[in-house]
Amino acid sequence: MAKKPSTAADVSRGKGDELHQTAGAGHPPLTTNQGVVISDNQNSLTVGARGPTLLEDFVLREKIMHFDHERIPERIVHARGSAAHGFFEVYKSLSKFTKADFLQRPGEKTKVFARFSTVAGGAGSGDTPRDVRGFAVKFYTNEGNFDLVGNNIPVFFIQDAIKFPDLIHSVKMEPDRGFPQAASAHDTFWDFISLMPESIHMATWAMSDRAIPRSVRFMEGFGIHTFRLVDAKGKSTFCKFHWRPKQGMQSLIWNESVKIYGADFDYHRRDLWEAIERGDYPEWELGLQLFSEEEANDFDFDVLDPTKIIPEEVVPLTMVGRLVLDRNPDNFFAETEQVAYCPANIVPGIDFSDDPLLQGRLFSYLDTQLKRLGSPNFHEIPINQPICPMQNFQRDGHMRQTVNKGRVNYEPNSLGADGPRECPQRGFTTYAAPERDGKTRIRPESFADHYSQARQFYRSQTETEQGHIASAFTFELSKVETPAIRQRVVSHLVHVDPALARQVADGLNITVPKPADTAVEPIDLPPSPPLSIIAKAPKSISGRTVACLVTDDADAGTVAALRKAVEAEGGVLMVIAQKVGGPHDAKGKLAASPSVLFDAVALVVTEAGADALAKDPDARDFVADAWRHLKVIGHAAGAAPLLEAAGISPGEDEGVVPLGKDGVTPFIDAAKSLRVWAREKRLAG
Ligand code: HDE
Repeated sequence: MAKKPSTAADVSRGKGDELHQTAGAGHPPLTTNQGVVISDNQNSLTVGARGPTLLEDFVLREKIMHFDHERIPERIVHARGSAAHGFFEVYKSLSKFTKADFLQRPGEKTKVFARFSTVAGGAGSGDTPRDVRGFAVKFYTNEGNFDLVGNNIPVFFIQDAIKFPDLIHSVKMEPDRGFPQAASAHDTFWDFISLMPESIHMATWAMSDRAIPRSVRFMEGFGIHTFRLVDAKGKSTFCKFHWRPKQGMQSLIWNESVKIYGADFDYHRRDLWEAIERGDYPEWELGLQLFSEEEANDFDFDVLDPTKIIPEEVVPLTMVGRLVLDRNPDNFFAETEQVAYCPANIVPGIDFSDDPLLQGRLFSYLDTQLKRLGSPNFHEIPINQPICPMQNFQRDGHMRQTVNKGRVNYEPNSLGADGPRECPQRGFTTYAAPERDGKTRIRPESFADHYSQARQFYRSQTETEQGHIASAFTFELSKVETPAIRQRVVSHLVHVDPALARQVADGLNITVPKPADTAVEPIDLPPSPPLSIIAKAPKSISGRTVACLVTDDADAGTVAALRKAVEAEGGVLMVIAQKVGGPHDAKGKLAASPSVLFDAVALVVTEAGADALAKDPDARDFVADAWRHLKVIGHAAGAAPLLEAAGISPGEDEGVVPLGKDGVTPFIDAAKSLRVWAREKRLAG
C-alpha cells in the first residue's frame, strides 16, 4: 500500500520533535517560526562582546520583523471592543416564520462569539465615554455564519449609507488638531447633527443614559433595521431583533463615568472578563418584533427608515431564545481583534429589507475587512471560520491556509467527480420582493418626519432621565465653540419638547431660538414606557459589586455577614482598606479603589478608624462620591466622623443605612435599588 504523503503540519510535529530537546522543567523549547530551536533569547549576535550586531542573526531579524508588523489597522469605527464566546439557545420552533435551521428545534444550542464596542474612540481609548455601543453576535450555525451586527440604541443617526463617512468624520477627532478623542462634545459633530434633522431622534437617545452604560452586561441590543424572515414555503415576515439583558439595564451617572475614565480605563472590558471568569455568565433574551408587509404599510412611519422604532405597544416582542456568554477569548488579537462581522452574513430563512442604510452596510463590511485583515482569505482565520462544511472554487490570495487538492478549480467541470455543486433546493435564495420603481437618488417622503419619535422617546422617560438628557445636551453644546451651531441644535430641540429646549438654552445662557424649519409637522405619539431605563430597572444586586471599606480594628463579624448576604444575592463583595491584605484580607487599596467602581458601599469602621479615615482625602472622596453618585451607603455606628467629613449625616436619606441591630439586611434591601434617585433633586439644591 502506498504511503500517505505527509502534510506540512505532520512534518513539523513529527520527527523534528525528537531533536527538540525540552528546555528543562517540562518546558518545550523556544523556536524560530521555522522550528529551529533557539539557544539564546537574551543576546543578539555581535562581533565580540562590545562589537556591532551581525546581519546574519536570523533569530533577531525574524523576531523584530514580526514585532514590527504586530499591529493591523484598527477598525475605522467600533475600534475599541471586548468579546466573549457562548451559545444561543432557541426556546421554541420558529418554523412558522423562518426555515433557518438553527431556529427549528426547541433547546438547540448554536455557538456564538459576541463583541461589544464603543464607536468613536480608537482601539486604545477608554470604555466609558458617552457613546453608542456596538453589539455584534456571530452565530456559527450549521448552515453557515449568521452575523447580527447591532447597537445598543434601536435607531441610527442617518437614513442613507451615503452619509456614513460624513457622520463618522464629524464625530471622530477633528482633523487639524487631533482631538477630542472618543468624544462627541465638539463643534464638528454638532455642526453635522444640526444640519441633519434626521439625526435628532438618535441624538436624543445618545444624550440619554443609554450612552453611558454601567457595563456591556447591562445594556440592550438591537438589530435596528427591518429584516425579513422567510419560511419553507417562501412566505416573508418582517422582523426587528432585540436583545434584552437578564441582568437588567443599568447606566452610569455622567460625573461617575468621567471619574471611572481615570480610575479604570478598562472598566467595561474588565467587568465582562471578570463576570465570566467567576461563572456569572451574562445572558440576554432575543426578542423579535414580527409583522407583515400589510401591517407595515399601516404604520405612520416607514419601516425601512432606520431612524424609527416600532414601539412595543404597536408590535410586542416575542421572546424566542437566549444568548449566554460563558467563555472568555483565549487570545485577544486572534479572536476579538480578528473577528470580522458582516451584516451580509445571513443564512437561508433570513433576508434583508430595502432599508438604504442596511443596503450600504452590505458592501462596507466585506470591503473594510480586506483593508484591516489584509487578505481575501480572512474567512480562514479560526474565529471567522464557519463550523459547517465549506467548499468552493475560490483559490489563492495572500496567506492562503487551505491546501486545495486536485486539478479542478472551476465550475462547471467534468473532471472533479466529487467536487462541490450548486444546490437549488438547500441553497440560499433571495426573497423575490417586487421592485417597483426606476433608478433614482431621492429620499422617500415617508422618511420625512424627523421629530415625532424623538418627542415620544423624550416623553417616555422619567423626570430624572429627562433631566439627564437636558444636562447631556447642555454639557456637549457648552463644549461647542461656534454659537450658530448651538443655536441650530436648540432650534431642533424645540420640536422635540419645548421644555427641553428651554432647559438647554438656559444652561447655555442663550434665548430659545425659533424652531427649525420642518418638512412635516411633528405629532404627539403616546409615551412608550419600555423606552425608559429607570421604569424597568431591576431591583437586584445580582452581578453587581459592593465595596466594604474597613479599618484594621473593624468588626470581622459584620464584614463576614455582609459577604454572606451580598453573595446570597448573587453579588460580589470587595473589601477595601488603606493597605491591601491586613486582618480583613483587603483586596483593594483605598487610593486605587474609588467608590465610582462599585454599585454600593458599606463603611465598616470603628469610631477611632473613622476619625483616622476622616483625615485621608481618598477616604473622604470615597464617601462623598458615593453620596454624589446616588449610591446606597451602609455604615457601622462608628462611621459618623467619616460621613460627616464627607458632608453627610447618618440617616440623612433613605440611602444612608445603619449596619446596626437589624444586621445587614436593611442595607442589602436598599442597595437593590442601585441608586437613590430622589437624592439627585436634593443635590441639585
Ligand atoms: Fe457599522 N461598520 N456601519 N454600523 N458596525 C463597522 O466594520 C458601516 C452601522 C456596527 O465588533 C465596520 O468590521 C456603514 C449601523 C458594529 O467588529 C465598517 C454604516 C450599525 C460594528 C462599518 C454602518 C452598525 C460595526 C468597521 C452605514 C448598527 C463593529 C470595522 C451604512 C445596526 C463590529 C468593521 C465588530 C463596524 C460600516 C452603520 C454596527 C466600516 C457603512 C446602523 C457593532 O464596515
